Amino acid sequence: MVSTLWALAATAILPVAQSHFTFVRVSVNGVWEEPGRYFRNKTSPFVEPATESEGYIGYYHSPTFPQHLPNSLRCGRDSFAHAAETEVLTVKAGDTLEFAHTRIEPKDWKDYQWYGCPEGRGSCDPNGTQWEVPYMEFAHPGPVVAHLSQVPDGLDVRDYDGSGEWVKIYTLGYEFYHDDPDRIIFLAHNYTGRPGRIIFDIPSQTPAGEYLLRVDLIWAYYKDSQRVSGGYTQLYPSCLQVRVESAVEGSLPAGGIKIPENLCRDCPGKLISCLQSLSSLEAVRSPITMVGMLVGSGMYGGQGEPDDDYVYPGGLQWDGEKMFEVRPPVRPSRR
Ligand SMILES: *[C@@H]1O[C@H](CO)[C@@H](O)[C@H](O)[C@H]1NC(C)=O
Ligand SMILES: *[C@@H]1O[C@H](CO)[C@@H](O)[C@H](O)[C@H]1NC(C)=O
Ligand SMILES: *[C@@H]1O[C@H](CO)[C@@H](O)[C@H](O)[C@H]1NC(C)=O
Ligand SMILES: [Cu+2]
Repeated sequence: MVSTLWALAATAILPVAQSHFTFVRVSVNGVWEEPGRYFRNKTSPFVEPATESEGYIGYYHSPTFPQHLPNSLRCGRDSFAHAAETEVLTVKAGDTLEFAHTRIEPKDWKDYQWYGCPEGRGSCDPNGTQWEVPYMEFAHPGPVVAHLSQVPDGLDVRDYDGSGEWVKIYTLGYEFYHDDPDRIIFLAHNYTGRPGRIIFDIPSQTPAGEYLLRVDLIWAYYKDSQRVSGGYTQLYPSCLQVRVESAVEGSLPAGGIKIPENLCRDCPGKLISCLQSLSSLEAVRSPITMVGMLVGSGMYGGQGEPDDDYVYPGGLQWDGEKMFEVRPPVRPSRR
């Protein structure tokens, strides 16, 4: 217990300037695009108006909290304001994508943070002062999830606000560290400064058309912690605007999630139970005392024991054929 509390404290006191990050670069079949290209940008600074966090000032890398504006939860802070100026990436169903993140503000971007990174990665931090240089570490432990939302007929992706359904196509979760049943390790965060890589395919059965492709790392807060000023659980959403070429016509399967309704603070991945009520601002303002996107200290610190009832956030996952629940790994037996 002492060690999990220590981990909790250590995670919580990371200096602000060193914390936070943004997914901002994509590679298609192993070829990296320019940083920022095809991603809806975020407004920085941005004050979340008329929400439970009214007055919260978000900067480029700041987390988005479940109580922020729907648009900020969908694709990042005020991102819809940048939709029209964002290019659309053409990909083929079945293409392999990789996503890279940065902790460095756009004004401080240098070529050596993007080009010549180890192992062909899309970002790195050769001047970093923490963890394992030159890797671009993730500041926080949590699952990475990616979703597709199909643009409604007759609409351009540049005009689509993401209010439709989102179908999960990727989860990078945790494993048990060296088979220790009391210690997990989130594969993206990796607790070493050498982050896991975010690589997945666009399902080859994805119907032709335009989509928002959202990628997010979700750092769930400790369920017994006090309400923290500004938030509960940190989300790091970014969206690509994509046009998928495919021989398949039609729509994604039903059964996706809505955002923010299903990424509320009361739904750490619990599939359905959360917050139809969150759809109105009044509900957001009302005191809700359920647990949600909230976890035990082991998962919050990212290197302790998992919650027995943990469910990865983001709903059912689609592999191109079926929708299924991505189950966390089975706890190894004690030796
Ligand atoms: C994205 O927004 C940031 C501020 O949030 C700005 O510094 C940067 O130049 C913008 N990028 C593009 C491509 O417009
Ligand atoms: C940061 O790292 C790059 C690449 O290794 C190097 O060229 C540059 O001089 C470094 N800058 C500082 C301020 O250390
Ligand atoms: C985690 O970090 C260790 C040590 O740096 C490294 O050997 C391992 O490959 C990393 N795991 C992943 C999933 O990248
Ligand atoms: Cu952070």
